[in-house]
Amino acid sequence: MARLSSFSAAVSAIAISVLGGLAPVTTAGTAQAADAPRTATLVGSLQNEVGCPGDWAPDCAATELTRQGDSTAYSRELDVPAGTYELKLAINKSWDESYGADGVKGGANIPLVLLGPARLTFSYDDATHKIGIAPTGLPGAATPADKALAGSSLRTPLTREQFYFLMTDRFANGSTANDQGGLTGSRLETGYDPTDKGFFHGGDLAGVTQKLDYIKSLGTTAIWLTPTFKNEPVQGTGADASAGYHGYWITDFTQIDPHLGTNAEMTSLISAAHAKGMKVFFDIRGIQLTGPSQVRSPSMVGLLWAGPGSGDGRLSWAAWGRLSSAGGRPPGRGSGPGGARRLARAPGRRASRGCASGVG
Ligand SMILES: [Ca+2]
Ligand SMILES: [Ca+2]
Repeated sequence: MARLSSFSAAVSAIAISVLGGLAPVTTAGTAQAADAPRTATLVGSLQNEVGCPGDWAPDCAATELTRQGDSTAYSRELDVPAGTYELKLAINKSWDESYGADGVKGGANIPLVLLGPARLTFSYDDATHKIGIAPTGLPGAATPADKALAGSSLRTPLTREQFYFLMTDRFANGSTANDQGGLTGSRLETGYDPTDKGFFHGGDLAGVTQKLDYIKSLGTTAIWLTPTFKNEPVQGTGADASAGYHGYWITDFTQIDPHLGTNAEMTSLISAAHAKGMKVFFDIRGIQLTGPSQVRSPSMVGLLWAGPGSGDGRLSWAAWGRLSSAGGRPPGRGSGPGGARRLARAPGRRASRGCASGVG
């Protein structure tokens, strides 16, 4: 066929050349050539796998694409076995005009890697000269084996939560009585200075509780609090002085920071949030203890990982309260630096953020 096509083109060229100035004949011949339907054949190393006698054969009918009506679009479905292939597209069953990657004439071969057998639709557009490959015969619905492959989050029960992350000190001031955290003196003693972004601004748990309807209205199912345990109020001197409004300088893991409220207010917040269908999560920085925190509360760091219910890295607020009232010593565990060592050696745990939740 390729030879025939070339032969026809040669004859036409000769005819035009010979007949020269005979305009009507020349015009008719050109129009006929333009109207002749172009054929589009998939060529490549996959051809003998799908019924052709050999690969890279532009005249194989088994991989010739079907023109879609009078359009420039062509397509064909083929069952292709697993394998690594390369392909392109040939026009009119010849290598005289072929297209590869990005529709470039004579362009690069297009790679195709199939890990399993697949029914594919190969398409070609004679306007853009681009080649498309799409799976057609997708297997049925996902199987349990497929779902196992998809894997799951390490915290599966949490992946559907709509978290609202808030910094308690900067969210809402529910009570001005606690703004200075029960301390007296300048901001370097109390940590309170709402004119300085590095100091406490007055927000507290009471404010969060008052705004629960607003938080829920956002679609929230879980509130994520910045660390709320008692902090070193102020660290640094001079221009470097700043306060523990962020909660990361924990000195006592058994007590809510007085700037933010009381343990009872935390219990109230959790109860109120639960009543509205929201969970409460604590952000507890165990690994970022700084300065005095490391000296004062090493046993509580260990407690984060050693306490009951900590198998998944979480500890309920109720369990937390029982431990707190027991003097911060989990049963069978001593306090002291050993706790910190347990944290350092805990394998497979994310020490940077242990979440104790208010989930009952
Ligand atoms: Ca082959
Ligand atoms: Ca306040």
